[in-house]
Amino acid sequence: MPTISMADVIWPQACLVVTDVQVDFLPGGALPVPEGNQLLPVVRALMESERFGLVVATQDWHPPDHVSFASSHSGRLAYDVVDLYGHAQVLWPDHCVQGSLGAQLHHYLPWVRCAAIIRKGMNRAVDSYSTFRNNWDASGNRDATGLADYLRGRGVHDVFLCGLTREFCVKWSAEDAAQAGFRVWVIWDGTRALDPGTDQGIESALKVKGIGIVHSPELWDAARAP
Ligand code: VGL
Ligand code: ZN
Repeated sequence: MPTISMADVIWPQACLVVTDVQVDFLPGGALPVPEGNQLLPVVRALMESERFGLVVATQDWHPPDHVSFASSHSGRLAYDVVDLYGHAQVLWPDHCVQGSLGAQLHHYLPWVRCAAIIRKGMNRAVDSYSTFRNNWDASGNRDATGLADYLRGRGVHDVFLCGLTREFCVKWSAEDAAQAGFRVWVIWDGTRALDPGTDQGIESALKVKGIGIVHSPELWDAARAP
């Protein structure tokens, strides 16, 4: 895979995708990401900058009996891994239940900047880590969320991802965005992992697929370049 360069980014055609920065994924929430709140100032600065031609967000938005909840499987505990339609499924504590406080987008961020907010994980029988496609359903399909078509319709070329969680939503979204033909970047300091022990594996898995890993100060440097 060729290494991609930020010098090639046409910023008006670049989209910032802010994934799942919700109360339940932050410290004090139902499925808290350690140090999750440390990404808030970084993501806020990215959203407030005039850097990106487009800013969109996603929101994990589950019905109360969602299949990814341990509480939906008798005898199972949170973080157990089960087989679901032939694929490993982590069972989570109940989180991001539609309409609940925990499902709210965190108030510290300027959501007013978003052109669209895509909700995912709404089908009770299917999980959805990626913002582009659901996880596998009973027929083995991964249905589109519509985000790829939306971004194509807006002329987007580069997708910059930040938000939660690094090893699920952000990683799966990055891989699907690359497969959908976008040039893809993960803004590393704008993400945090549920399990930081996965970081090295995630980083190399992304790089192998030609996905760029950047740190937010590099974006400000790129902004100053002639
Ligand atoms: C996510 C776990 C459960 C995510 C969503 O968006 O990363 N992780 N549901
Ligand atoms: Zn979820």
